[in-house]
Amino acid sequence: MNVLLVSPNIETLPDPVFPLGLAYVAAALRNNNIPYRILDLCFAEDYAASIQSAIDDFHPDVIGLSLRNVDNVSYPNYVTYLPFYRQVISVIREKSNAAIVIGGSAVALVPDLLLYHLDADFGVIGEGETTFVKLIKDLGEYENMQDFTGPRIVRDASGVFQDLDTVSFPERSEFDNRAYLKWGGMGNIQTKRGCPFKCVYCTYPIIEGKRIRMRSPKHIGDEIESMLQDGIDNLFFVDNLFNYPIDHAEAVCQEIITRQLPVRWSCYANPKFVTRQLIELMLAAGCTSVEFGSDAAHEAMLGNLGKNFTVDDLRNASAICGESGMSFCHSLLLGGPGETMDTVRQTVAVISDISPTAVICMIGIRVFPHTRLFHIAIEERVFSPEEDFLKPVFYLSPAIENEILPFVEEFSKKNPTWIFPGMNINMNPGHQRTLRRFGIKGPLWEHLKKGRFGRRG
Ligand code: B12
Repeated sequence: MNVLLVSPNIETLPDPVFPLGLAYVAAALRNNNIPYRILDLCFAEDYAASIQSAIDDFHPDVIGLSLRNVDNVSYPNYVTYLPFYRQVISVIREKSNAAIVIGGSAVALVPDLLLYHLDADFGVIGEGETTFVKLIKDLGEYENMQDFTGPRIVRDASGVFQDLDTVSFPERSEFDNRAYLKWGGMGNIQTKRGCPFKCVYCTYPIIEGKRIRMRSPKHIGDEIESMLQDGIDNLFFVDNLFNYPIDHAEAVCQEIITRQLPVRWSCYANPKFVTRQLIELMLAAGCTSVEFGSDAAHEAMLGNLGKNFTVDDLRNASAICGESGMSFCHSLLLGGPGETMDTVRQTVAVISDISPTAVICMIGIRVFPHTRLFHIAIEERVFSPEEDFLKPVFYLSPAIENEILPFVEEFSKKNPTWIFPGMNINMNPGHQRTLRRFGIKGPLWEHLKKGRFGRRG
């Protein structure tokens, strides 16, 4: 059974992102002696020609696509990736009878809808390492692939690893790591899976499960060493939260420090679990910046969004970063349940007062099924359960819907370190390319100095 693994993620904002999930799946195929090849479309000049030649050269029996993003969750100028995925699959169908299997976070969020919309044969929900290998072996027992009835969603509970140290490192060798480092500014690595927190809109527990499973610092240190050998010296810890549990984060930093690994990195963090000791350890371990998923800086709004921290926690974490010399950024979500222009103004005032290196501010919240926000939106009759969730569907508090966009237009003129991805404000792909061409690494918001990026994308 020849398996072609395809990454059709060609989004380059805020950066091209290395397809870590597919690299994990590749390692699982390698371990099981299943012949496979990688086709990463991120830097392909002609995606259709690349697909056609991969099929001609390798004659795959199964083609696995890693679907990371459904859309860019940005309002009002959203981008949806589904038309491109459909094109990719239609080029595959023209050339090949291979079974098409889709996996990745997008599939976990809208499995059936995506499976039918994309005309795939199988959708794998959750961790792909064991589930996909089992599916390939099952398919191998059918002489004619068409006899295996699809379309079908596959979710195998045993596919969820309890001990992540038993999972092989992602197989990165067949990807263009240098291109990701150059144009994306970093590689990526995962220290844990799962999220126990209860943010009302959040999809992370759906994608990774609610229970946290951690890798040992030794296992992580070994992987960083192997990445360094491949020249990947700048990375992003893709954990939903790097700094929870705090003792695990400290142990990972300590491992990097003890081994003297020359690596620079960045991560997501929760303000509640920030201590001076942790931030100092992170700096000593090469961390250049942290991004707080703060969402709001207003007590009632933090409660409405299901956050587990207070405005004081936000101030405290920011002060520690500021005093220690750690670049930090707050991501905000304006327009959740209960938001008014007063709560928006208070959030904006507090965050401005904290003076972070940058702010990434989304307006409206993309709603996915099975989140609490989905139920709130149904109760408030914002939309019906029959809504088409493949389309970018946003919750935007009715109390701000008329005023928020003009407010942002005005506010952003005087605040160049505030990025509004949904309005293409203070992010500029031209400058992004220039900075990367000059070898700037890490998240570009770290370098967002007044006026440096220009206003519009
Ligand atoms: C870290 C992260 C980022 C970082 C990435 C940094 C970096 N250099 O890596 C940054 C900040 C850059 C980022 C940006 C964006 N992100 Co983001 N990000 C994440 C996050 C937290 C982790 C992703 C990750 O690496 N996971 C670890 C890997 C190992 O897991 P995995 O990919 O899911 O793979 C496993 C399974 O899915 C499966 N699998 C994967 N592929 C395949 C293939 C087959 C065939 C099979 C069978 C199985 C399989 O097996 C894998 C191993 O177990 C996720 C949330 C989450 N928890 O998933 C959001 C997430 C992926 N991001 C999301 C989005 C929307 C974006 C942006 C569009 C946001 C924006 N407007 O800027 C951009 C897009 C960037 C791009 N170029 O694609 C969404 C995507 C879903 C959606 N709503 O459409 C997510 C799910 C968060 C959310 N809001 O729901 N992101």
